Amino acid sequence: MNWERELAARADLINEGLDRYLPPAALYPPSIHEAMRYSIFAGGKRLRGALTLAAAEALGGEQARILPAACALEMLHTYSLIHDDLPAMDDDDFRRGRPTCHRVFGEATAILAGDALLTLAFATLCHLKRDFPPGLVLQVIEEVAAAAGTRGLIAGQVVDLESEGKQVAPDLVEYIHLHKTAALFRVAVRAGALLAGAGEHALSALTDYAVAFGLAFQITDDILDLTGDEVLLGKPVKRDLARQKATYPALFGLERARELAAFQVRKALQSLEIFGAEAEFLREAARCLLHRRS
Ligand code: GRG
Repeated sequence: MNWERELAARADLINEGLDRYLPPAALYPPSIHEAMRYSIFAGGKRLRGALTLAAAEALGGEQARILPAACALEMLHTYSLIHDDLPAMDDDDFRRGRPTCHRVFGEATAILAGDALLTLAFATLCHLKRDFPPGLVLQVIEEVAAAAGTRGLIAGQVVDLESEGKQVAPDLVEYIHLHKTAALFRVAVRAGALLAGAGEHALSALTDYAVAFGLAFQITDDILDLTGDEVLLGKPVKRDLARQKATYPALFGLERARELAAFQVRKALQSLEIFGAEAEFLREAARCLLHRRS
């Protein structure tokens, strides 16, 4: 499989969906809609949305009907990046190869653009009611809300910020990675699987896949912060080092961090053993993590 081409095809679909679901830039008051569009269309691999589509495909689900969920996950992801970059958080100037939202539109508008993408994500999930039973749509909304909240993303971010500059234990680093990063991959995959009618066994296998994928993704992200190329990454490197972030390379060194990423990739692949060729995109996504450059 040419995974890059397959990812690009799914990203195109997601980008078309995002363009439809986001208010036009000119809608009054334009500054907020321009800021939302600036950040969401700044690039981005669309990995989470692609995994939503791919999890559904692995179970015979149709891309078009799942698209609102894939787009909602990407809105939520971009909101988290805009807020993560704010001066009060990681205070970053570049993201996706461009100046960050707050650098271009000011801090207040960036906060509001993040808030607006978060709320729009839930409004977009509600479009699923056209094609799916209300109980199933509610389950997806409930899971996305939980993943975004203080048992998911926000918990990870709080512990991440509170751990800066401190000596942290390996299980706390894993806690941060599981909540800050893996929670969103987990719900992206589960949303696709649930909407495609996954049974208990398949759902559990795909959930295990997504958690291992999320951990491997964050470990490789931490490695790229030390070894990556700023142009390819679209943001400066060695920022984690400067902020004394709790990362796997900081804790175990680069070599061991690479082994741990490879271990999580193997776990992700093992979780997919019950599937056939229909899960190949998911398998290749995990394999690609070990040589990702962006
Ligand atoms: C709730 C105030 C508030 C903020 C939320 C949770 C959170 C802030 C931020 C977490 C954001 C973060 C940096 C998570 C780490 C995951 C990560 C490495 C994201 C980058 O993902 P890519 O590489 O990005 O998939 P693209 O640009 O390709 O979409």
